[in-house]
Amino acid sequence: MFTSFNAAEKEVRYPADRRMFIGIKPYMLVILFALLLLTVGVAWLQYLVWGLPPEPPSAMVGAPTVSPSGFPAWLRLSHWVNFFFLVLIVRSGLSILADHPRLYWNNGCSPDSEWIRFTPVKVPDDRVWTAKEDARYLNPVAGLPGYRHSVGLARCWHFIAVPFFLLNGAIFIALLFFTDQWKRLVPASWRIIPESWNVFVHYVTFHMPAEPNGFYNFNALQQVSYFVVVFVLAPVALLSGMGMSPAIENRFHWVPKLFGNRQGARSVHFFVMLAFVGFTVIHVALVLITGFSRNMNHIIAGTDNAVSHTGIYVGMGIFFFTVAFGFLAHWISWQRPRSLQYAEATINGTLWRISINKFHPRSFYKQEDISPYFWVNGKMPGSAEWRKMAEDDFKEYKLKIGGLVEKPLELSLDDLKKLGMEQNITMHHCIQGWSGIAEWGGLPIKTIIELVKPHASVTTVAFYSFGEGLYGGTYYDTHSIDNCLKPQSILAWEMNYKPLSKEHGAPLRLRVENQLGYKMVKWISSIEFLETARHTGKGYGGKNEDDEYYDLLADS
Ligand SMILES: Nc1nc2c(c(=O)[nH]1)N[C@H]1C(S)=C(S)[C@@H](COP(=O)(O)O)O[C@H]1N2
Ligand SMILES: [Mo]
Repeated sequence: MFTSFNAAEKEVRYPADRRMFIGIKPYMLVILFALLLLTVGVAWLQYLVWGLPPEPPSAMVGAPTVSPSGFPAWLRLSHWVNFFFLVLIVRSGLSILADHPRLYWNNGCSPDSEWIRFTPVKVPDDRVWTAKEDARYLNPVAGLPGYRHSVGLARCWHFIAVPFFLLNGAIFIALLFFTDQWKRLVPASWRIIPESWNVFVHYVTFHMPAEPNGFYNFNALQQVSYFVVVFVLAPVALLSGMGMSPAIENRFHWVPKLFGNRQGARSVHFFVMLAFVGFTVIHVALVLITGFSRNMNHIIAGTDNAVSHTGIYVGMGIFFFTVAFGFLAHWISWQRPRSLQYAEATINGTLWRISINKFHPRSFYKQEDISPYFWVNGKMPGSAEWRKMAEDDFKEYKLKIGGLVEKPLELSLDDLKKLGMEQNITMHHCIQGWSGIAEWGGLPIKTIIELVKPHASVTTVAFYSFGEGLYGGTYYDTHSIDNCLKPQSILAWEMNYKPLSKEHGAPLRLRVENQLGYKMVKWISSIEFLETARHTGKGYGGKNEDDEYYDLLADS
């Protein structure tokens, strides 16, 4: 079978509340409606008042002579490879979105500040509502892998597909310019803009312009659309995607800044997805109605044959292959999730090691950037031990530090405070998609390392929580000792200049910047120095890595 959820998994992945709901803020509706009026509305007005504009000459606009004719094999292949990966990327992207089903323009993701939500739930203000609780179910037909709480697996698919999508795109663009095929896409004159408008007026008033036969020519709007998809949408998709990464945010701060901030990048990433999907729907519809067999022969067989059905049959084959791969992907997601997790870590770990990791992270935030709101995540510790300590303001708390060290230690909060303090203002990047900027104050882990003197064989530091994971069992995570020695790696007891609240991890939580939120263990009970993470938990480096297939650390 494709999935084998046990009762506990079923409850997490397949919750009772699976309602689909989309709520858009009125101001965004107004903007979207205004855009519609400015385009479709104006086109209709022009048509009703002045009639149809003249049809532009159906030649490659501005090009004196049309040189490229037909589609070379590399172009046809790359077109379909692109289709295949685009499907994987969009479907896994939807699954990622469902894990935090709200989009914002502000960094802090305050409740009710989202411009769109894909959940019927309004964030309650009379109780703690965690980001995990907020995640939605997504039908696995739409999402890859769909269900609920599958952001880990969805990210595996997304980030396995993206490098291939980019590589294919890079080869495509290189070959466009290496041959003369670029002339098909790159407009040669600004005249293309009014002429595209004229074609647009034809389409939206349901008048089909004369078919130019795409083997030789595109009409003006067609050329502009293809140009925009290749040279605008794809780069914006890449940049807005990169703008969500903590590692990029800390090194190339201008990337999220292009979109205002991380949430702007996330919202734009969503719009790019809509544009890709919208383009694909219209593109396929027009391929169907403007001479299906001939069009399919162009892009499959590379011939201008109007009668042969070869193109249609092969195209259907590619379509069914893509659908069949969807079934396989579903099977892999639930039957071979570890392989998926390793494949993602191998591909992207390598890519990151040779690129972004070579640059030094920096912090950018000031006191005035601190977010008014900060989402809470994870299950509060239920143990009597923690609750009793909490009642007493953690006076009885002792952090236990052991493992492969010369001097195991037990330190109270006061002991820790006497050892020193560092304060940082940083942005928290949750894997689910939300973010928040806060000040964190606490002891650099480096100081602890110097005190306990780990053995030379130590590579990994494990942090255990009083709290549990999604499916029960101690929450923990591990970091490389190098990561722990970095500036801004601290054991924090202070958040926004106040003692850490219970929800945010009292008495002590981890802050390791440049990492995603799930690596920052809250409610820390003990620290253990290890040779490897292999023998802790299920051995993948953390509770979420074990149970939810979150990204394996590239350096573990
Ligand atoms: N013990 C414990 N620590 C945890 C978690 C958890 O579930 N349990 N969730 C992690 C995740 S996914 C995130 S995003 C951050 C959230 O920190 P916050 O609640 O202070 O915003 O805590 C991390 N630390
Ligand atoms: Mo998270």
